[in-house]
Amino acid sequence: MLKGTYFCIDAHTCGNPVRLVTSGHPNLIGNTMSEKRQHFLREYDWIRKGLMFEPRGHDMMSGAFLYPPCSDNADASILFIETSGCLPMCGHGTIGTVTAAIESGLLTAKTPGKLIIDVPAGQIKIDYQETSNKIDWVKIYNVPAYLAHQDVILDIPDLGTLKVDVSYGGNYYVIVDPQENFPGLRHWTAADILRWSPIVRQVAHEQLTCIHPYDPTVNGVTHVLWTGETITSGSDGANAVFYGDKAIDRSPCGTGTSARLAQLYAKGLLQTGDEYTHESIIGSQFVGRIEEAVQVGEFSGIMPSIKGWARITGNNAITIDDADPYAFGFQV
Ligand code: PYC
Repeated sequence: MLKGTYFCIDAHTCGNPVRLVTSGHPNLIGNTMSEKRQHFLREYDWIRKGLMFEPRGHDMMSGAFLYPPCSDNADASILFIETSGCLPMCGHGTIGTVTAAIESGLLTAKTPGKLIIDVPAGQIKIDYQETSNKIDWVKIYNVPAYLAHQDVILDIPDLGTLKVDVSYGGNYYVIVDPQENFPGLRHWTAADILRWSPIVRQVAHEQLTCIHPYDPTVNGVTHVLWTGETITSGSDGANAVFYGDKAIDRSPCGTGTSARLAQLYAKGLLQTGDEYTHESIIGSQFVGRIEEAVQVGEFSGIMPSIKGWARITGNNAITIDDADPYAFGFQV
């Protein structure tokens, strides 16, 4: 009856969980991580549900499997898993995975301090700094980001209209800046964000088309990024990212920061070479940077980087036993 026991290294990146699964990797078919992600979603999604949802996980739970590289030049591949599904790219997940995998000896870089990793959204490059077997920081050179829709008016029942942008940074984000019907994230409670985000996402999804120019399997608005006042010294901006059904990212969100950089670049508020320190709902920080300008299909986009840190919190052996009625989790 047992479906399996999964060994995991649990970590967090700037406050948001990363569960690196170190055993029980399903054999995924495909030449790219995008194809392997599709295979996992078709046949093995029960593993994600068992490891991410309550009672083994929780609303914010997020994790990854490390796989051998798909490309000749890469060191490894990552499959991201979380409560919302398998993201094409996850910044906090990458920082946590790289930190946990190197510190535990599961991953050795061909060139110390540098990695190339295949992810479903493409290929990313990594710089990291290690001191006495601990990773001090991880910097991701992310997939290209671009502003997909600008100044869109969404009519949100019981809230009123919101003027939003939709930007891609590895996932598609509705970005809501402070305005008449949204006073800014520090003036809303977490309950407000959890109440309005799924509605905003649904209205945006119905109104707007988001399909990645190079990979149509990457499509649809999945995240909502609310901005507002900062609380930590040195921050240039603050955000709260909603994902899944009930999650607010505790980290500043790597793909969200990339999307934010692309939005600010497209609006002429940031230039190539600019850094932008982005803080999360709890005040933890990533440093984003616009590395260079690039074309993404018909869009003028950017190559963003994101730098942050992670810490291991423990080790887990998690059993998914299908005799358990909650083997594959539940949500309330
Ligand atoms: O860091 O990219 C990220 C992320 C996506 C969802 C939660 N965190």
